[in-house]
Amino acid sequence: MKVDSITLHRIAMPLVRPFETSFGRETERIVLLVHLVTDAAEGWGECVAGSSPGYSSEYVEGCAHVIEHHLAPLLFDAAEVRAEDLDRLFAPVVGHRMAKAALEAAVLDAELRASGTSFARRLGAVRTEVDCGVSVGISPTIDQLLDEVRGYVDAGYRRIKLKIKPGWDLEPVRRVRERLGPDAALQVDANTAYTRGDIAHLQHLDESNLLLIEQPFDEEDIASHVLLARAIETPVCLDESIVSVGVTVDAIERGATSIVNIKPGRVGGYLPAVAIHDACLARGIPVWCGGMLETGIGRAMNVALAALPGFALPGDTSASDRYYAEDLTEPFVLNDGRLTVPTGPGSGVTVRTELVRAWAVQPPRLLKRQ
Ligand code: OSB
Ligand code: MG
Repeated sequence: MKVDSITLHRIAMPLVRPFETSFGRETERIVLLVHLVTDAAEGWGECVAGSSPGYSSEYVEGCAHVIEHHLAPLLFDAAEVRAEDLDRLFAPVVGHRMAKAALEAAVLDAELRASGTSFARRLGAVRTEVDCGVSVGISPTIDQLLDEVRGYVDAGYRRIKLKIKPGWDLEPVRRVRERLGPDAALQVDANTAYTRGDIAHLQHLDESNLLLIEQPFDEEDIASHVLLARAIETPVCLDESIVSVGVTVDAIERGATSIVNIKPGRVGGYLPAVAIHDACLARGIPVWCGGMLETGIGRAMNVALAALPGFALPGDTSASDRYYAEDLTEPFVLNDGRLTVPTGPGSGVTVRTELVRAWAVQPPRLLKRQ
């Protein structure tokens, strides 16, 4: 395939309710989209970076810059572009995995549309539908949290994940556990809000019988996660720290993580995500698919990934209406707590380009092969 043009779109999508984590509160998502035109087919990719560098060092304008000035020229100069070669093609650019992942998704989408193959088939999916969980933000009050959780349980979600931070942890978690009953699947996510001095405090989470605790400490601090894993019954699961196969294997071997959250955007794309999945599967480490408030584009691809054999726990692959009143593609609708894996060529969903135009916050940026 030859890449003829890349168009960068920035759009704003209002959230159906504010989403608060230990690193901030969002009421809308600014999304960077990549539209690729090749000599074979067109493809769309979504960048998971936020509008500011609060969750990761990458953010929308940084990704747009590195794509325009550093990654797109590599694609335009390549005689032949194939998704499986992108790792090597993009190697001159250090890091910037979210930017690379957005392009990788668009290249995969175009390639698979050209060959009439689905993402699910290309990635190695073994299921036609996937179990879904939901990530629940920090609430103004515990009562509001209980109401929100009740709504998700009624909608059929198979697992609840609560965002926690110092001052919003043991008590809300205990109250939700009490409300859900002892058997419901419940887990927590701290998004790096704690330090190793909090280990004795976090040990009390064991009383709530959680599936896992996600990323309590800094992303570069594997050692503190090892200490916590030794001190707590609740399995420790890394999210932010997991950026490559190397880091994943190291964290597993050191005992820092016994379950892994895989986010394609964070690890540089779907093919790197599959490689991490394979490394975990080979070591008996269950994985699950994280989410970054994706539109239908990224959601479709995540659902395909979550259908691989090692994805043993429900993912943050929620229905479209968890975040958006209207999605950018046909909506993903929960059916008995599951989403159906798309089977059409590429992502299997169709981007509603009229909405891309209507929701634009900047004019599209067209980059062309010289
Ligand atoms: O840590 O999983 C996280 C959203 C933004 C940044 C980080 C995280 C999240 C979520 C949302 O938890 C998951 C979803 O997309 O539903
Ligand atoms: Mg997380």
